Amino acid sequence: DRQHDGRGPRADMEALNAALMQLADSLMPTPEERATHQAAFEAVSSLLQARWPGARVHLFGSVANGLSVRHNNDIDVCLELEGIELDDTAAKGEVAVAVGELMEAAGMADVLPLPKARVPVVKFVVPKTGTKVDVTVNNMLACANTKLLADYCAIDGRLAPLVALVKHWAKSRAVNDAYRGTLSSYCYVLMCIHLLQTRPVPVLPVLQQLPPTFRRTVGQWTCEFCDDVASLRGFGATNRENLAELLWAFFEYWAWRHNYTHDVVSIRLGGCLHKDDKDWTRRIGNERHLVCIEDPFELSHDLGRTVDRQTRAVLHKEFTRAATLLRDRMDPMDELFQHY
Ligand code: 3AT
Ligand code: MG
Repeated sequence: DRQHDGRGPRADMEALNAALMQLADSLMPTPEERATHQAAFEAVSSLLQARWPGARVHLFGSVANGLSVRHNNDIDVCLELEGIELDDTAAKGEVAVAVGELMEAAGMADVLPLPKARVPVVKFVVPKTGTKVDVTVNNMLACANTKLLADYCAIDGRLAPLVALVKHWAKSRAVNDAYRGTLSSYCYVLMCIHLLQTRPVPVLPVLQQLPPTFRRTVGQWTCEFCDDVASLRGFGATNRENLAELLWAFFEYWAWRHNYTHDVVSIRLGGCLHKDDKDWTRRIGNERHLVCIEDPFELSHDLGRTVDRQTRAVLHKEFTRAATLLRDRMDPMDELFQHY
């Protein structure tokens, strides 16, 4: 299935770039949306702090790392309590239920606690603005990976628009749903960072390979990386590729260059590992390891584990479709983002 013949895009890349920049821009949240998210976070945060004095409350996920797209009315909130271990999902589930009762009493709508989920969570809606909130408990790995992603965003201004376009494409093409066997938004962000780290002239550094200035231990995992973004800003300046060229490179890589049989994408190392290195060579329970993307901190966690043979074929078909359109069409915009 490697039909790449070395040809590049036919489109006028300057014109395509202008169109993609405009689309990416239109996908960015408006100042009003940002203000609404912030207000929802503050309201939830003060309710939680009144009930659990001394607790810390964090905003994480795309709204916190600058990678949220417009009309995403979801915020991710983490309640950090002392004395609950990372893997004590029973205790986290109990807290999720208590948070649900608190939010119900405070007049939140559609309160739905999911204490038995892999990551226990309570979901609800702020009635006035319709903001959907997910509260998780001691989800400190997610807080750490949010900061890592935010720091990558701050280093090069091409990451955020590339992510916006890839997320928009994935939503349009119905390949952005981990529950249905495709890939989560978080996974697509890791794939974008990997691409920018591995350009012939890199756009992004590998923050986990530089002397660490940020260190946090979460259960058995050590989260450490260089977060001195001020000194790394401009790192990718010698790479002159524009958004159109990078989007083409993204799809070309996932259509024709990625080795699905052997490779594990790792932004921790800024390249690929071998599946043998991780013992991700066979199916274990529901984890198939057909498309392998290593979590930067929770190293046993493969973000592609939900992909099965059928959905891998769908994903590969979509990557190939996008790459082929970008290669062959004079004006690929409409078809590229066409609703599935
Ligand atoms: P959206 O803009 O909401 O689509 P997001 O980045 O906020 O994208 P989610 O709301 O699904 O993504 O998840 C919130 C954060 O939780 C993102 C990431 O920090 C963490 N996270 C999500 N899924 C995983 C996962 N499978 N493994 C580890 N961390 C995850
Ligand atoms: Mg989110």
